[in-house]
Amino acid sequence: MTRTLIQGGTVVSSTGASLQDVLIDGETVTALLAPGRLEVTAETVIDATGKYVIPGGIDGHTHMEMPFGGTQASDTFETGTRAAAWGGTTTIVDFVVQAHGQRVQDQVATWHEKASGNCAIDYGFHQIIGDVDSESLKAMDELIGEGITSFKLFMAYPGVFLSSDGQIVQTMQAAAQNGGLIMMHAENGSAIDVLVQQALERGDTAPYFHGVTRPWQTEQEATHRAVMLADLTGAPLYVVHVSAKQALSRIVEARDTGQNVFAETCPQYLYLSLEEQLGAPGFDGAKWVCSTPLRSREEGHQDELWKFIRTGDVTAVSTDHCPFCMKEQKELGVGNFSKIPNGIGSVEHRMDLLYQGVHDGRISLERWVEVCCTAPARMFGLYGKKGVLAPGADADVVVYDPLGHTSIGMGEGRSHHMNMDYSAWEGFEIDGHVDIVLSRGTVIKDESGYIGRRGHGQFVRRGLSQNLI
Ligand code: DUC
Ligand code: ZN
Ligand code: ZN
Ligand code: ZN
Repeated sequence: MTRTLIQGGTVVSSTGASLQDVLIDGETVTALLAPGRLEVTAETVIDATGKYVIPGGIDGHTHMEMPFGGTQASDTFETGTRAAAWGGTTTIVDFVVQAHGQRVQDQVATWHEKASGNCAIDYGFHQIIGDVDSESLKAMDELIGEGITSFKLFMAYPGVFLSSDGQIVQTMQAAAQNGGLIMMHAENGSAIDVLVQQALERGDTAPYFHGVTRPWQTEQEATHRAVMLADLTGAPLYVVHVSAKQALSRIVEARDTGQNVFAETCPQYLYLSLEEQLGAPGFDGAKWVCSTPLRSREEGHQDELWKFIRTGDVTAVSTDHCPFCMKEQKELGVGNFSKIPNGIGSVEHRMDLLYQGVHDGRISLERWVEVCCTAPARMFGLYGKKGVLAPGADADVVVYDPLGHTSIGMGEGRSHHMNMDYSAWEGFEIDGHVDIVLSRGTVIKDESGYIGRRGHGQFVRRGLSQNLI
């Protein structure tokens, strides 16, 4: 068994930071001790002096090769997980998609085929339930035994994914029984469809109108409804990609009553804004078309999201990684914003973008590790094996250089390894750098770049959420 020793670094967990050496035997962390106290010989010694040593990032929300909007997300499991590795993410949880008319178990088999043997890092699955009926409700029970323990519903996208309130109640009742976690895309899809039609009739067809026709009221209303239906049924609820401060405040209120409700946000909602999208030349605003949409900086949504990351009411930061190229994909929406495939690619940059929040004094080092690594592990039943550096945990480790620098984008010397023909983050400069990444004890990225292997990543059977109040 290969032994690796990571020496001299500052180990950062969600609760503190201290100088410690980390010993890895094979794929597993076996010891952490004060510097120099580990009297062992190791085949590989990594000098982490002056660096942070943290658990590998867990991105709990990705859509690799997802069929969507008349096309397919441009990262495959191979390219997307490789890009994740570059950025210090060592586990993704991707969504198996069941749309109307499809069978859940067929879709699970399809997703296993897509991912198996192709991933650079470990991966798990959530299940999208897009067609609630007795068969899909029964499949939920089976999936829990197969390590797929969370179920996403949509209040948006009528005709494709949208569930009625009655269907939501049925699915939540099933989750309350079987211990599963309900994940909710909370936007009022029927209201949005009317606003979209009216905008198009007015001739408001530019990308910016995507956001204008999905105003915060549609997010807050759906969030409120989801919270109430979760309360009614007793199901735990994780609201994905929260971008509106009003929706978040509804979640905070529910949490204050002791309800099992959790908020996820994404880097795009922390850094990008509707005003910037409006100011983009020509069709460029399409680069940032995603749902929920970017929100107004003037209205202060971004600052509120950062604030609630600090307080703990935003539980996790994931990416909703759903990349599309401009050419032939985003371009489907020239002259009609509603035809622009929704999504932004960020799986490579989440750890860096959130570290920048530490550098800028918005969040602590510990909160960085919490929202990017530890909380997603607990939320999605991975904790112990993932999300923590402790004896017995998988040796998924990132050595992060706080004095390093990362230039994001497609230009020379910039970082971008996702399968896209543009970067939604072009020009972003990060005061930090992912130096070394280990996945189950194997170095998959070092200073020379990605040195991992397709197929190294394994499917992870997840347990039930370990994060409930
Ligand atoms: N939102 C996105 O931006 N992309 C994929 C699906 C979604 O809900
Ligand atoms: Zn969604
Ligand atoms: Zn998503
Ligand atoms: Zn470096």
